[in-house]
Amino acid sequence: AARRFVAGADIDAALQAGRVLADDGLAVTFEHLSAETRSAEQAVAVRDEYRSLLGRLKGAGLVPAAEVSVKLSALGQRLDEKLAYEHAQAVCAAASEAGTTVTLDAEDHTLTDSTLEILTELRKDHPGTGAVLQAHLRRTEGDCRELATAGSRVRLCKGAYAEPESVAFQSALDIDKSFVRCLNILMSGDGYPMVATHDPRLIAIAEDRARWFDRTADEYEFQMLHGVRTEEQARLAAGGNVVRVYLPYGEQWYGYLVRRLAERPGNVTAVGRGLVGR
Ligand code: FMN
Repeated sequence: AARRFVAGADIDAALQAGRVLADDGLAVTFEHLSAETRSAEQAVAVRDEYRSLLGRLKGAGLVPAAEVSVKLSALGQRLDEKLAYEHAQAVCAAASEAGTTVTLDAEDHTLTDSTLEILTELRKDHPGTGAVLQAHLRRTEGDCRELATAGSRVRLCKGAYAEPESVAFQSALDIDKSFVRCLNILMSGDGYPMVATHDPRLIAIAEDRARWFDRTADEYEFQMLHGVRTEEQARLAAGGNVVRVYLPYGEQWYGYLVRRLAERPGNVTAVGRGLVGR
């Protein structure tokens, strides 16, 4: 059952799963899932893992279909921000060399400022580096305005971390309303919106806004998790949309996901949360 959601344990399995998706006309973003980074050595290992993966994308025929998603915390952000930045810079350089891009996952709100600062620095050398903004955070509308500029890739998601009321909307309705306000800003702006949700209502609104703001199919994309709402992924792709599948791989994730699914089979939110490791 886990194969539905994860690519497998190693780079070979990840590339193979990526090929299957690419052959179906889907784009991919690979994420390597590792245990929480508590040492400088672990951060180096994560950096090297991404460099190895990126080094193999072209040979696997996965450029330009595939890019990578990276958590700065896995690169040591909680130990030393400068170190995480340097590792991220190395991953972005490997991505540029491979002819693709990196997107920085959004983590909990205590890391948002640091992550967006590092993003700004990375974009000086690697302008295609993508941001992730979480509609549940109250600050996100403002961040959307800042980032809705030419060449700026922005993934919009609801947000998977439990956050206090002081910084985040709590009800599903308030989060959805924020998502739509953010979508309006991104779709009417000059950047490249990446709409990451499985929510049918929000997908319909995104399709509507793309038409409303005269965006062509190469000027935005949809993103969903591997194995979640695959029929909807196929429907959107058949309609000419770019659909990117978030494809996690790695030893850590495998066991963790199996446990999560055993607890709450089929629960998309549980999978979303599993994604961010809680
Ligand atoms: N949540 C985060 O907090 N940070 C992320 O970087 C993040 N990346 C995601 C990427 C994709 C492609 C998708 C589909 C979701 C991502 N999420 C992320 C999870 C969402 O915030 C959310 O918890 C999950 O998609 C369930 O909500 P939905 O009903 O909108 O699908």
